[in-house]
Amino acid sequence: MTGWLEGKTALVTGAAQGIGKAIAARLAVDGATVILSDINADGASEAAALIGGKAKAFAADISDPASVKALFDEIQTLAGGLDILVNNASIVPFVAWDDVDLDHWRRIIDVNLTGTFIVTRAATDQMRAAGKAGRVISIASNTFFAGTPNMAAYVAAKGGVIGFTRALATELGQYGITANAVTPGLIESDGVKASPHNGAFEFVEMLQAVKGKGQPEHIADVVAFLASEDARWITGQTLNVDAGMVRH
Ligand code: NAD
Ligand code: 4PL
Repeated sequence: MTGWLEGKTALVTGAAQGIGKAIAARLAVDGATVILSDINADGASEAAALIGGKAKAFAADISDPASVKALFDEIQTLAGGLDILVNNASIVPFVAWDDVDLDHWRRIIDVNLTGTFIVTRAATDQMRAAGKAGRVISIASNTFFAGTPNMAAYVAAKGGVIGFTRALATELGQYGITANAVTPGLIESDGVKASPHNGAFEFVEMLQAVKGKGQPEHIADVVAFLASEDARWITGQTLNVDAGMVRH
């Protein structure tokens, strides 16, 4: 069904490329006014221009509270509030265990977990102030179930996002806000294509029940469902979207 997000405003973080860009494009097709934020200002602007229509770009670093505050001030002015938050921005590292030091650990937790908190705090406060029922959809990863190598800090952060989602659902249900997580398997995003993860597709496909290379649109379509009215009775859940690579 198309048009089910007409009149809604959605923020997608990390939307300059990859999965976030595909999510922004899909929510726009469904009729939402989409705000694409990214630390990469030019990339966000290019992605918003490509989507066209009501799409808007803003530069913001999710790990920087001042930057996130400026973003939400803009959203308030532009749209008078937010209906849908998609926490997508993250760093996707490929770091061997012997190179996982405290600096790396802190950086990954700071962006991927604490950044998700910073944005969610601001977004849900804004939804509640406007009396809006809302949706929070956070992109975690099936690496939390698989314990995927070369990503120890990332796997820990994604587990944190899933735990946070469960608690958030309990806290915000009374305001009509649902909170869910999506756990993609390996997806051929811009970031993955340019990283050593690109060499893992053959192995991952061997583990998948349904064969093929994961694409950003496979995730965007599921996020659109969770953002829709049809998903109103789903909260606190983690929806695994990986062609059956892992079962949980
Ligand atoms: P990507 O690297 O292609 O894109 C990520 C985007 O996030 C980039 O545009 C980047 O600039 C932005 N970003 C990074 N740090 C930021 C910050 N501090 N503030 C704002 N923006 C920031 O990544 P992707 O593969 O499209 O991944 C998107 C999401 O999906 C991430 O949460 C990732 O962990 C998750 N995921 C990806 C895969 C995969 O295989 N690609 C699998 C499971 C989960
Ligand atoms: C299965 O989230 O889910 C590689 C890189 N392989 O980031 C991921 C799998 C990666 C994944 C991920």
